[in-house]
Amino acid sequence: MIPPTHPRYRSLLEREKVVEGFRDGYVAVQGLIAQGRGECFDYLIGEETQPFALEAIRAAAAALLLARHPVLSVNGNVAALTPGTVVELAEAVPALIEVNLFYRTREREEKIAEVLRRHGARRVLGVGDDASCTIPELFSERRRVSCEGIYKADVVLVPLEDGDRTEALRRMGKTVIAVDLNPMSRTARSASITIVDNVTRAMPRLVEAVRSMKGLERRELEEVLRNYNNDKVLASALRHILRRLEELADGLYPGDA
Ligand code: PTJ
Repeated sequence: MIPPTHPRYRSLLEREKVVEGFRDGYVAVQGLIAQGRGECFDYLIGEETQPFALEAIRAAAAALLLARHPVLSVNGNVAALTPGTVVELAEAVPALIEVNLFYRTREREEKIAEVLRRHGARRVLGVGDDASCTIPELFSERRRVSCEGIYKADVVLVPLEDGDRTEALRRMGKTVIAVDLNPMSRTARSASITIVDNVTRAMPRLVEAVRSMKGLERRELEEVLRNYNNDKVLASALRHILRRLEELADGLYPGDA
């Protein structure tokens, strides 16, 4: 039991959720390592949603609202950390939900679908034989996708992802929205829109943005997308980390120690 007064309460609670998901058999053991890497980058950005993430969230909301066939991809970590917001986002857009795993097993797929259904999902794609279409030039198990879901999608949200699939989906002409705390990862660099933030903070904000931008006209949403530059956003994230580290160092020992 983590006391709520603990200065790292939120982070420790999230860690526990991933561990629990692992014990329940739907988070991959590698998912625990991914969480640790995420925690480290979250430390570096200051464990708060930063303006560069808000800018990407706005663009992501516009892309989802403009999409003809938007799909939200869910893996083990996302199911453990923020299953309810995936379902809320799917309802708000509206978008389809698909389970897509790097370390794929039938058991994990079914358990993740079950978690999502417990949180209100009415339809979950990508489980078992439903994943019968193939993403070309992708060799991991992630290549198997639902023909009605990711295969057909024009916009795919891939929170917490590996780089290969993002690149393969881009080659298929899709708009890829990533949520990745590491602004240097291949996923972050190859996605169309990268939200550099913790998935647990980014997802509720994305739901909010979709709800508040729903009333905008198509041309206004298109304008948001036209003005968005992912490289600029990633550069802002890196500069933010640099500045933060300088400030922290100066707080310890001013000057050029
Ligand atoms: O459930 P599966 O089988 O699909 O496997 C999922 C994992 C996450 C294990 C798999 O996709 C993987 O190995 O991913 P990577 O290559 O470790 O990349 C994960 C990325 O997500 C890293 O860049 C982390 O910094 C980032 N990350 C980790 N936790 C979070 C995060 N980004 C946002 N929010 C987090 N909570």
